[in-house]
Formats: sequence, C-alpha cells, structure tokens
Amino acid sequence: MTTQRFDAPADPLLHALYGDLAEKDLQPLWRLHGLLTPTPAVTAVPHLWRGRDLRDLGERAGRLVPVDRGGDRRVLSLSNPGLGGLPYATSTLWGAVQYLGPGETAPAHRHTPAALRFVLGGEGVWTAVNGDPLAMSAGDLILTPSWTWHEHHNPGDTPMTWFDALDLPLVEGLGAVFFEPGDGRTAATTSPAGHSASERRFGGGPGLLPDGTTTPPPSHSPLLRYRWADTDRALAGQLSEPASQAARSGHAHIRYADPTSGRDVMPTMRCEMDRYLPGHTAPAVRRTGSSLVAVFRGSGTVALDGTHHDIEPGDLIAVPSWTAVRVLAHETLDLFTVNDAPVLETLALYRTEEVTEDAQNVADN
Ligand code: GTQ
Ligand code: FE2
Repeated sequence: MTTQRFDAPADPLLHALYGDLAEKDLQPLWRLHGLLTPTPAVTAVPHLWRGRDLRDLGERAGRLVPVDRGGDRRVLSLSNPGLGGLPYATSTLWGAVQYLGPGETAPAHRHTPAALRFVLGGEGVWTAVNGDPLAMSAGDLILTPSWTWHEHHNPGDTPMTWFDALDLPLVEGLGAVFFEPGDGRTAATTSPAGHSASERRFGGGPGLLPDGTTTPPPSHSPLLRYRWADTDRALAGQLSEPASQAARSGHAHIRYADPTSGRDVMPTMRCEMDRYLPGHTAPAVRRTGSSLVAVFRGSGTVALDGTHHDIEPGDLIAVPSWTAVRVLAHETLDLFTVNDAPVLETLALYRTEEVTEDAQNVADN
C-alpha cells in the first residue's frame, strides 16, 4: 500500500513547498513508500469459502429473493476480506455462486466482462450463448465470452447452483465495462437436448475441425461447452500412461484450450483442471496474477502461504498473486482453476516460482 509521510519538515520553505504541492494535486516521490516493492504488495488475502455455506445460503436466497432482483441473476459474490468490502474475490476476478430454482429463468443480457460457469453438481439448467443452447451438467465448463448474449433456464423441478467467474474487476480497472439488457424475449430454442451448435462444429473430437475456421484468429474459443466426460478421460489418460510425468508424480493437469488455436479459452482467463492422487509429490508454487479454485471432487488439504485448510467438494478458494499454494490429496482430488494468466503472459509479467517449505517458513517469519 502507498503511504505518505506527514511529518512536518523543520525548514519553513520546504514545509511551504509540500503544502503547495498538495494544493496542486502533486506528490513528491521521495515521500512515498510501498510503491516499488521487492515482491508484489497484494491487498487481497488467501481465503476459502465453504461449499456447505454457499449451498445453504444460496437456497435461503432462493426462497426469499426473486430472481429478477438486481441484474436478473441470483448471485452471491465472493467478497475477499482483504479488499475492504468490494464484491471481488481477487483484484482481477469476480467469483460467485449462482442459484436458479425450478422453473426459473435468468433473462438475456450481455456485457464486456467475460464470464464462465463451472458446474459443481446437479444438472437440468441450460444456458443460451448468442442463441446456442448449452446444457449444464456436473463438471462441465461453459463459456460466455465478452459481449455475448446469455440467459439461463431451469426447466426441471430441482434447483441448481453453480460457480461463476468473471474478469469484471480487471475490465472495471481498465475502464471498459459496458452492459446491455436483452429485449425480454428468450432464445427460440427450448430443447437443449444433444449437442449445441458450438459442439457440433468444434467438439467433434481430438484434432477434428471443420474447414476454414482458422483465420482470422478468434478472440475466444468457438467451443463453448467442455464436457466433464472429456475432461475426466484426458486426466485419467495421463495417469494411466505408466512412464508419464503424471503417473510418476500422481498429478495430472489439463488446460482448457481453443481447439482451433491451442490458446486459452478467452483472452483474459485461463481454465485448468488438476487431479491429485493421494501421496502425489507436486511442490508448492506461487505465480503472479490471481486464481480462483473450485473443489470438484475428493478431499484433501490446501496450504496457502503455509496455512493449511481441509477442503471438500463445493469449496471455493481465492489465491491472490504470489501466494504459495501446495495441495495434498486425501482421496483423489479434482480441482478446477480459473486465473488471469493470459493477461500476465501477454504483458510479459507472468512469473512462477517453486517454494520449498523451508523458504516459506523463512518468508513467514
Ligand atoms: O450469469 O450473467 O456471477 O451477469 C455476475 C454477473 C453472473 C450471469 C454473475 C452476471 C452473471
Ligand atoms: Fe451476465
């Protein structure tokens, strides 16, 4: 944090200079501290929200609050305790749980902040993205890229809760937030059965792409739904390869990619899934930029700058920049992560470092 020293200088001329500088909205750098810090000075703190609390409070909100209050979304935002009451999970990422009851609809709108949904449990809800209906089932990743129309429908008889992430704080910081409500009509399609148009064209299987789709480079993946069955198969495949790095370390990792380019799914957000087997040996790592982690399956412990938290399915974790993260699995643990790495990489600010427990203890003391 930037701080100014207010000690009044003895020299009356200097004292007058400082007074006049302040009057003209100028600050002398030589009186400022905490600007160019040796390592990132991060105000957000590592934090964990319990899946049980998120489900209970979502249900209570569902009983008490109609879906059309506030942006037509029944959303509980993760508010990082270090950010002074802002509704942001980290300085660049919005995280939330969204609850949609039986028969409810969250009508169409669009905004420049990009969004994604990761489904922690349940099924039956579908989202239309620019009119393309995408079914949402446990373990699926659904993209709603910047400025795409999106609406959510729950035609079934059970409520559904899912995890939302948006790059809203980043886009707000850049002064680039735009929002437009829809005209109140819902997508023509009412049957999300089978594959969406996006999956029919781009989800055919590994390396199978329709003709003529590579130029110009798209700003986001044309595949908008990544199904759990595919993710699960990719992770299991890595672990079943006897001599592979994944099998030896007990840790499989995939990055969700644009199938036409191999790039991240959206320009501002990277999505990943890690599978940790009990006894795996992945070291603690810290990186620039922040992440949100959703515990999908299994149980274990996550150490954030050396503080251990037991984790269960549905828990959501904010990992601010330069926080050392170490994961231990009790039972096979599947963790979904969204982060801002594509932004840091594009700006040549991405750094990552392995942290040994010793180094961490030294840093903590
Ligand atoms: O589902 O469209 O968590 O617009 C925040 C803003 C979800 C959404 C959020 C949104 C949405
Ligand atoms: Fe939205």
